[in-house]
Amino acid sequence: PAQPDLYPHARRWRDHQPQYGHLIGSAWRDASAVIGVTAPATGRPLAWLGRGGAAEIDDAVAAARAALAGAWGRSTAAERGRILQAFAALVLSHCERLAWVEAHDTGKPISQARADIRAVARYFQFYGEAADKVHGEVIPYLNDYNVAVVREPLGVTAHITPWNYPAQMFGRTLAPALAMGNAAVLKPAEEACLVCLELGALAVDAGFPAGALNIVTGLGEEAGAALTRHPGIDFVSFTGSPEVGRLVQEAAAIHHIPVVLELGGKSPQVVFADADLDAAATSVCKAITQNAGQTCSAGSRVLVERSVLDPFVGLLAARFGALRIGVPEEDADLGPLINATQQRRVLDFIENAKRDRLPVITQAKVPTQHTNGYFVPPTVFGPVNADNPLVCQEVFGPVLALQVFEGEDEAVALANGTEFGLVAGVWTRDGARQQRLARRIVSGQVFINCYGAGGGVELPFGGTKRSGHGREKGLAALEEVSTTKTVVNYYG
Ligand code: TXE
Repeated sequence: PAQPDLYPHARRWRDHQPQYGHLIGSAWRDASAVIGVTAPATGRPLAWLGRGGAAEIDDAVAAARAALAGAWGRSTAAERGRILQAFAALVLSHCERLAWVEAHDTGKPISQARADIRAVARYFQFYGEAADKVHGEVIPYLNDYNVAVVREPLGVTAHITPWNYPAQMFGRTLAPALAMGNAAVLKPAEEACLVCLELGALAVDAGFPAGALNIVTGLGEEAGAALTRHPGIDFVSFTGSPEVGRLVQEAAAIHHIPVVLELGGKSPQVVFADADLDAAATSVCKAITQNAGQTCSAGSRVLVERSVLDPFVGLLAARFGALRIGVPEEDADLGPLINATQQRRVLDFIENAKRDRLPVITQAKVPTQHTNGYFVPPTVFGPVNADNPLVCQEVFGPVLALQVFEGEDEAVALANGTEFGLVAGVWTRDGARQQRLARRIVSGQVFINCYGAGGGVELPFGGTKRSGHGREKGLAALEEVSTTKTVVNYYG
């Protein structure tokens, strides 16, 4: 049975599991229909979410609009910054509880869940501090004119988030929007979002006025589609699959509103012969097994220079052989996938590759006591050709494709050889080559002799090509959720 202390904002309990409502205008709305959620580590029922639809979305957008016309719309940047920072402090004071909510809901190791909750606080701290430092410009123009360019919020912002990092996505997408003075409606993923509801309750306690932040849970094709098509929204931020990303952009086009799309990747790590192979192998293993490979920026391909193929493969196999796989309480290196559908999808990739006689470099073993959870054995295939599904398609699991290259040109061609362009890693000691590769690789972020580098709230993040467009994180995110107004004043 679920531990009641973890879920103080459940509206009621059904079959010993917490049942949540929707957060609309700072008040809880009971769910009129529900969706069951299972715990990925055990496959057992965990909670009930509201199955919201067009009616709840209508009310949430109206509450956000009312907030803009009321206290929230009148707040100064400094006041908003203080509320964001108060919320960050409150999140930290509930860190342990929220981390367990997140760990049970997603199946991730508890240390990762703790890091995710700290990241939420960091997002609200960073953007809370930035809120009153967004300045406009004064432009020299004709005589007797004063021209000011001021930055303004967009209005009601819609946020559709995935299940891989429910907490982190809450911080990443909402903090900049709220810092700029928008009023937000969040539709988190139906597979895992309990932490978003508990965070929403803390946001009310932290002092966000009614309607500044609203949360409606539900299915993508119901609540999600209703939100993206709603005429009352002024912006959509979406993180998820390329297929749904297209639907979101089409819906946004109906009302000509801006979108930020983050649609995943097939990110390469390029390892040259002169690299620190030990460090590279450790990073390559972590970048595809963290969160069981369910990370948009997962390093799902490793490109290795032929002359060091054998030693590098040896190092990689040792890393994968030492991986610990387990349930959140065991705090292993990785846990299960999110649900049976994703487990089947990833196992299909592995089984198809084996059927095609793709060489298995190494495969870790799932401990036998964990057969009820949605576990998948971390697996490295290689060498893999550039047209193989393991190179072209996002697997979203702990499956690494190894490609071999000779020389810089081939490395660049392979690195750029997919439809995606989110993140890349380059491992070499040659300084000039580091610079050349950073310029030639087409992606939103390039890491040199590191990968991921601690999450980095300060660092703009987002894709090129099929990975999407627009930027999250850093000060760049504030530009996406605001617009400029040019005020021309003739005083002659
Ligand atoms: O994503 P969906 P799924 C990729 C990853 C994964 C695959 C499928 O490869 O294997 O997508 O995952 C909402 N209108 N990524 O099916 O469906 C949905 O409710 C509006 C990469 O879970 O795109 C959820 O809140 N919204 C990715 C969100 O969209 C809709 C993270 C994402 O769900 C909707 C997740 C609709 N018609 C998956 N349909 C990344 N970039 O990290 C669904 N949604």
